[in-house]
Amino acid sequence: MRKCAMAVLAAVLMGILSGCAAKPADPENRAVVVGFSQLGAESSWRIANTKSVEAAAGQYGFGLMTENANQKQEKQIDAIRSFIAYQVDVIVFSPIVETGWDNVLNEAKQANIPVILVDRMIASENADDLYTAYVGADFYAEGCRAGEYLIRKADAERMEHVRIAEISGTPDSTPMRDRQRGFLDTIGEDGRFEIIDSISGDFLRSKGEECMTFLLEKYGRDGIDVIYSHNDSMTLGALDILEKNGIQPAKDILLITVDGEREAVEALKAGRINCVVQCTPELGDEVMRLVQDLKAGREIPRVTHPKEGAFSDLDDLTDPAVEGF
Ligand code: GZL
Repeated sequence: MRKCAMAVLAAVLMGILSGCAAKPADPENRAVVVGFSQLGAESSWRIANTKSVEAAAGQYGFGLMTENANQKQEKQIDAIRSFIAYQVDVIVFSPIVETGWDNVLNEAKQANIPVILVDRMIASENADDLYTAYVGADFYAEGCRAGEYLIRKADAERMEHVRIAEISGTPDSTPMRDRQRGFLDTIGEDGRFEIIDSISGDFLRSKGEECMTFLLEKYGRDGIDVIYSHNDSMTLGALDILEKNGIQPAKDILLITVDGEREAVEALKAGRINCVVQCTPELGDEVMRLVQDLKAGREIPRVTHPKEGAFSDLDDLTDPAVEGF
């Protein structure tokens, strides 16, 4: 089936409804249809990311077909196959895990449809042939920032033996693997630090609560010094459990988190979290700029990382730059 007329109509409506794009959409863009496979709606980060991609498509005037997989890889594979059937111009997708994409991405390649990865990577010996560009964070650097904060904090507080429990993200996902690797590579040589446990909360707030409950039952309130959590949703769940148990978060047990959503940054300012490593969900504009360049036949960069940093209780939190998304 040729491109879906409804999708093009949606673009027109999106362009109008998005309050008239910051930039006048190129009239030719109306004929461009993008298929967007989003992995789910598991966190505030993910919801903000979806909004960013959809708003940017509207501003550029592209037709957009969004399929939300609700955390199921097989639904993403089905979505990509439907985009191929519609003969979209570009496929944009955020792979929930790194492996298992070769067949469907080869089908996209056979159909001459370029694939732009947003937010997460794929792992395959043929990866170089399976996608055109990646727009998203350097998760390894985020893990390093978390480790660098902990070293600074241990120095400042003269901590001698630091027992760390990690609440990790979705297994086999790029942010989980690289946030873990960057953190371990940064603190690994320092004999003060001991990783006592690592359990997955799957980036979900409810599982963050379950993980924190499990860790307190297993190690006791005096058996843990630091929680390193791979996203704010899990951290906020853990924080609720700590406070329900009369434990002062950020004081009795230090909390290091990643994402930078508003609720987490407010908790940092309120002294309930110690460090927030930024991971911006605002990737849509960069993705759609690459789509436009691709359609214009221009070269595009293989990897684009957004600028990110970290905020902590060792910094000036009155700085206006300290804000969440
Ligand atoms: C990171 C993104 C992660 C966020 C989580 O770029 O893939 O997935 O850290 C989200 O909040 O669920």
